[in-house]
Amino acid sequence: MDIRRIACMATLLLIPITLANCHPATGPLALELVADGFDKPLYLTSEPGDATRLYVVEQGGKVWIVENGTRLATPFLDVSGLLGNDGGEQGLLGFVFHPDYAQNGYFYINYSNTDCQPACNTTIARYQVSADPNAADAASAMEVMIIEQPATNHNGGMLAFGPNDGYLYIATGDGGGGNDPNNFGQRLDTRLGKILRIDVDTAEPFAIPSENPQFDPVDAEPAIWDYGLRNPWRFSFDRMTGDLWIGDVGQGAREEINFEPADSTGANNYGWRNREGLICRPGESNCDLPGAIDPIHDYSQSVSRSVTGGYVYRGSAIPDAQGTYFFADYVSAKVWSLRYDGATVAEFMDRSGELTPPGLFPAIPSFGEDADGELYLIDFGGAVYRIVAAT
Ligand SMILES: [Ca+2]
Ligand SMILES: [Ca+2]
Repeated sequence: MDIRRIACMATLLLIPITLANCHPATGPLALELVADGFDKPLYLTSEPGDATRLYVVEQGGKVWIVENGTRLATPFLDVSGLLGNDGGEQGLLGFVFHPDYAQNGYFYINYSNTDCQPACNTTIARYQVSADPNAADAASAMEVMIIEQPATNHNGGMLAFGPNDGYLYIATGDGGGGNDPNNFGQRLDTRLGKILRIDVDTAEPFAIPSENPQFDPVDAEPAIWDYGLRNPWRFSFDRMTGDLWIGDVGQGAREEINFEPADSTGANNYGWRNREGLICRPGESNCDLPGAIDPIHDYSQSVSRSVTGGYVYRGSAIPDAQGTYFFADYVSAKVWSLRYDGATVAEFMDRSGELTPPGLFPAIPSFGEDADGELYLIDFGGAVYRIVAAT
């Protein structure tokens, strides 16, 4: 038993009022190889309710099923022919199952299409599984949304369904270039620099939820949920609470983690391009934005260079990690964890010694979460790992 745990137990005995903040520190963790040999894997998920089948998403457009530790011979989905670009920050970037996948067979993807002047635009599309549960029906594709891209970088990519409202959330970047030259992050007449929220169940291709934020400008984009984001490449919902955690990649100074409580009504301004992390964006003089929300955690690019947002652990295999948020850095492959109670960050820990993949190309593009709430780490060099308690 380590010193933190002893101190915590002593505190619990003496001062019960601190109980909420006195969680035993998570013990040592380790990585367990799940499968290897993927080509630029950048995401992992599972069907709702079935953690025995993992789906590994490759940037080049293929999605592979790993069943009980073995990769199936043919991909579940192959959209490589639909990609106008599969390098840099473009390609197949996001994948999510509909919460009712077992009934309707729908899933959604986010990719860079072949309309590439000046940069390949983003397509959000719906697909359906075929009669074979191991193969998607390529002919089922339905375009949900196009997002025009002024530059190849900062495309966002994450797709997730809100656990409380059932709406589809879509992360977009500011469109790219450097320092958001068109101020898309703060502008409300564009889908860029946002987290969007749409209803994919009551109309095709989608409807705007009636309780989405109402903005003053008449030309405001109605799908906007949050704005002021630079490149929220990976965000996640805490499956237990519904809180939203956003990793927003910084420009040249700060990387940041943003927290949005489950009872938020949207229209949250996360500050970009005026603010970068907890500071004024270098070169920006107007960073006193009324109502802008600062991250709960930021770090300097002298530490690492591109944050990879992760997940709050809600699995059962590592009981003392319950409620702990894990995140990483794509460039440095550092991994950290922290806890947040809505007011204070606690138990910030550098997990790099335990959880940095041992590969030769250790970039970490993403975490994954399965139907049981267990977490995975993706090595862009080709491997996927499960996070486990060290034995
Ligand atoms: Ca872009
Ligand atoms: Ca921010």
